[in-house]
Amino acid sequence: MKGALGFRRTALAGAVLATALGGGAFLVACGAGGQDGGGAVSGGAARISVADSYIPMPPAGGMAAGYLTVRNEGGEGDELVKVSSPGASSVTMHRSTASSMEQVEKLDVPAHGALQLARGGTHLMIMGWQKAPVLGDELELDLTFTRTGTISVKVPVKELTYRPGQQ
Ligand SMILES: [Cu+2]
Repeated sequence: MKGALGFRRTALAGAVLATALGGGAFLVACGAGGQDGGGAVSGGAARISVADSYIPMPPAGGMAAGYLTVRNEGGEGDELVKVSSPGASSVTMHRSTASSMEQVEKLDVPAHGALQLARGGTHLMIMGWQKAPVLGDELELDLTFTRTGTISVKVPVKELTYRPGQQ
């Protein structure tokens, strides 16, 4: 167990570094439910940001996977409960199991932690593209969290073999 946790931490540190080097996703907070005027969020609340988002180019504009890291620098956990897109009719959250994958209704974002959607693990499935994607396109994804509300990110379409941190 300890080994597995250590590995996750290491992977996360790599993702953070990749963001610092490579420029992160554009963030637009549409946030529901936050109080205005403060700017700084006080101690306990969830503080959510999204990094390292990408979509490997789907074959023939079909079903695509989406990957990203949701970071929470706050002291309260949050949950990702819905993902949608104005550019695709269906976005679902999937968890990979040993032999297949299953749809899930929510994903935890731990306090002072992160939710990683990455190859071989939890991911988004994107179907029903309004326009067949090409390399360099950006798809808006609207991520809805229980506490934080909705955050919109523009997710780039990358080549099939892309991994965060590489050019
Ligand atoms: Cu899937």
